[in-house]
Amino acid sequence: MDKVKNGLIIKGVGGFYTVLAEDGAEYVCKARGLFRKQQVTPVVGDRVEFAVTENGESAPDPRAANGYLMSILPRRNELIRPAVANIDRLFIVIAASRPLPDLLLVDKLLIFCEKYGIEPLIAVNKCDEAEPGAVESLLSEYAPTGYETVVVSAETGEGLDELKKKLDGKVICLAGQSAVGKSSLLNAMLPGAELAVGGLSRKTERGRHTTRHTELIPLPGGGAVLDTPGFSFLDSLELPPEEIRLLYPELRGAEENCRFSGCLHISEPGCYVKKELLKNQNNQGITKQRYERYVRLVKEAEEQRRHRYD
Ligand SMILES: Nc1nc2c(ncn2[C@@H]2O[C@H](COP(=O)(O)OP(=O)(O)O)[C@@H](O)[C@H]2O)c(=O)[nH]1
Ligand SMILES: [Mg+2]
Ligand SMILES: [Zn+2]
Repeated sequence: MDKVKNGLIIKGVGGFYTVLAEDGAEYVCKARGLFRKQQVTPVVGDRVEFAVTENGESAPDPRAANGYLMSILPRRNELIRPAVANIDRLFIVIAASRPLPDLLLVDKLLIFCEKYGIEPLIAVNKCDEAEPGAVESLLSEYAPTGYETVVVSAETGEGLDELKKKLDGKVICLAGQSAVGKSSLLNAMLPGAELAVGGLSRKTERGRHTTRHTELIPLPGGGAVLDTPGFSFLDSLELPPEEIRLLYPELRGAEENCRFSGCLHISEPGCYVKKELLKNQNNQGITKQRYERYVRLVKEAEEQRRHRYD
């Protein structure tokens, strides 16, 4: 009888899935025909049950399966491009220097987290070369949200211990603009990760066009992390305008104080957000800039909806 174990898919190439078992060992598994029949494709991040084939513990050839997937446990969330399931945490990386932060992207990522039950963390990197006040201004922009923030430098190591503590047995993704230092942060926290920095791979020096597949890096304390290639997954996030306001912690519940219960907090009379929350006293409200980006996202969503029903 084959031994059945639980594990996490960390890599999938050409029908072979690398599964990290609970005991830290890695197995190469093939999917059963059953999945194909049910049209389920296993993806990185899937929690699976797999059977270790006889002699499987010692199969030396990585192309030879030493196990097969039995079942995929229900997914709590799922990204499409890149295909990843069960993300627990998203590290949203922004630079305190260059590139200039794209806060609309940060807001979209935060909305995405709220929608899919992912815990966000905002990492302000490159604090070593920030202009005076730059870090503080980024922190105060997000203070009213209550989201966790960490100020770090992959260069000097500042704040890395704090960030490292968050690499705790979960499935974590990094996201953010190109060149903010995502790969640098992972390299600094995980010796041996050897991720490409500045578009150049440390190992191959072949540059950014080397083929990349989605791969989770196992963490020493359990769990795994993904150096997200891009964020085209946001394209699939088509939200109705009424839903967006519910995905802002600062705005949640505000409509109870607005004159109209369906208030979008944009041009309705008697709006509590416009009257009170925009004052943002003691960080109990919403900053003017984040509010303006919110308005932009709602207008875009309204536009999308018009197109859909045209
Ligand atoms: N000064 C400074 N430069 C950094 C820091 N982190 C990354 N960089 C540099 O920023 C560039 C882009 O880093 P990379 O990790 O490739 O960014 P990614 O595209 O987000 O993965 C590289 O030249 C890094 O050396 C930092 O904390 N401080
Ligand atoms: Mg990178
Ligand atoms: Zn309102």
